[in-house]
Amino acid sequence: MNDTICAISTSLGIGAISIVRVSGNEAINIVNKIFSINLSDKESHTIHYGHIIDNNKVIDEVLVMLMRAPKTYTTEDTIEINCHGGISTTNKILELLINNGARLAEPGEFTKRAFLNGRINLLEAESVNDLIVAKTDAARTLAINNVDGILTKKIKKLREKIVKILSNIEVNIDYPEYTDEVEVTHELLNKHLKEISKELTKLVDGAKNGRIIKEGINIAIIGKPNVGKSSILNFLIDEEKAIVTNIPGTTRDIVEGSITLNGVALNFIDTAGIRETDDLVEKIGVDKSKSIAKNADIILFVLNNNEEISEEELEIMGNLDKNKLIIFVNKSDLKKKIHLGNISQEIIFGNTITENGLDNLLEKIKEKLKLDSIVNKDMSYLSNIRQITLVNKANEAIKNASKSLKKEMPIDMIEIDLKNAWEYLGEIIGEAYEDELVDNIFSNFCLGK
Ligand SMILES: Nc1nc2c(ncn2[C@@H]2O[C@H](COP(=O)(O)OP(=O)(O)O)[C@@H](O)[C@H]2O)c(=O)[nH]1
Ligand SMILES: [Mg+2]
Repeated sequence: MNDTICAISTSLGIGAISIVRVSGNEAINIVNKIFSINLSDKESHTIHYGHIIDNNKVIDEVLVMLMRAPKTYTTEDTIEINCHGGISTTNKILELLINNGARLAEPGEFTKRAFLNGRINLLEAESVNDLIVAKTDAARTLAINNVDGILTKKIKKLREKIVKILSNIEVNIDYPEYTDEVEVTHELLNKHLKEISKELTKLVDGAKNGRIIKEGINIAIIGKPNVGKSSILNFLIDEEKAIVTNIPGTTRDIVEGSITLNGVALNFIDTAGIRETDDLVEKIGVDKSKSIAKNADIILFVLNNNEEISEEELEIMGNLDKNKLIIFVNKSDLKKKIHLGNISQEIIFGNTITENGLDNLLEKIKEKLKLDSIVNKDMSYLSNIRQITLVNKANEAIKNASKSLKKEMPIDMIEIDLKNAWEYLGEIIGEAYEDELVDNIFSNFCLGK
């Protein structure tokens, strides 16, 4: 923490500009050794035009941003050198900084310093990384909301509530004569615990949305050969990606394609048609289809309007998770021969020739995922497993406290559970942390962040 670190913060490749970042006590002194302008007497948050010099040789013409502690990303003296993009120049400047006393930063080390120096909390730091890797609009909005502390506020509020209960208990135990304080009756305590547990459960439930937004949704297209699965994939992603023929068994391997809907990535997975087959390659494909259906978030089961539904199709459908299932009857342009008497699920008809009904299919997917309600500008969901695990643990502890209360256990037992819940929630924002955990989190960051 005491040394001065440096790294290339932009991605290394051909580009107009690259940024090399330096942070630490010696940042200004080190840059002074390679920059044509002395920064020592310059004001904070100013930009300086000059040259990077190595042994009287001009290396590059640059703009240097000087940001003095503490109002910087890391809270330390920070300098950002805007140099010409390209691998050679950028690396040369980095090399000069290292030769003059800076150390190459580890991945995520700038953000780690921001955390260790108390400028951001752990949850916000993790969200910085989410922001960097966000691939869709919704993922970006979620990440920036969390960087901005919306989720932190929720967690802090819950912790405050727990502290309040704890202090009420203490007052009641230590100063029973203090009659102005609300007496913590079992009833009141129970009510508070229930409220907290409800909010924690809501947080965990919301995490599902966080995952949807961050990682996207996998939608498996399943059905018998030749019902039009590959044609549907091609239509949805607007690309001739999967081979379409009238020969049953054309698709053998998995073909994938993505679109974004409401800012969420939908990844469609076209599979081999499920049927009994002696062809070894096709058989492997069929087995793969089944396992993909199992792991998908949504299963788009495709039937053929122009054929009677088969026993096999009914059987496969019967084994699929109903909550994930969307039934699409394709080839609605052809004569209707299918009878769907016993299927209770809502069914969508359409075809890929006149493209009728395919909009309804997308609407149905949106509805099934509740995309309209989960994606909004104020959303803040837990979105990583570390955070979710801790909320679950906190909830467990609160539930234990409730149980102990019911069994009329001594109040100390309840206090212990409450303290545990408070600590678990604290770990989410990094109020209590282990070095190893922190190292682990930041090592997943990219260099220069
Ligand atoms: N009439 C009609 N034919 C279709 C429709 N969708 C696909 N097909 C045809 O059905 C055959 C099989 O399509 P394909 O997408 O390869 O089916 P898959 O085996 O389920 O992937 C091809 O000849 C397609 O042109 C449709 O909606 N209506
Ligand atoms: Mg196919």
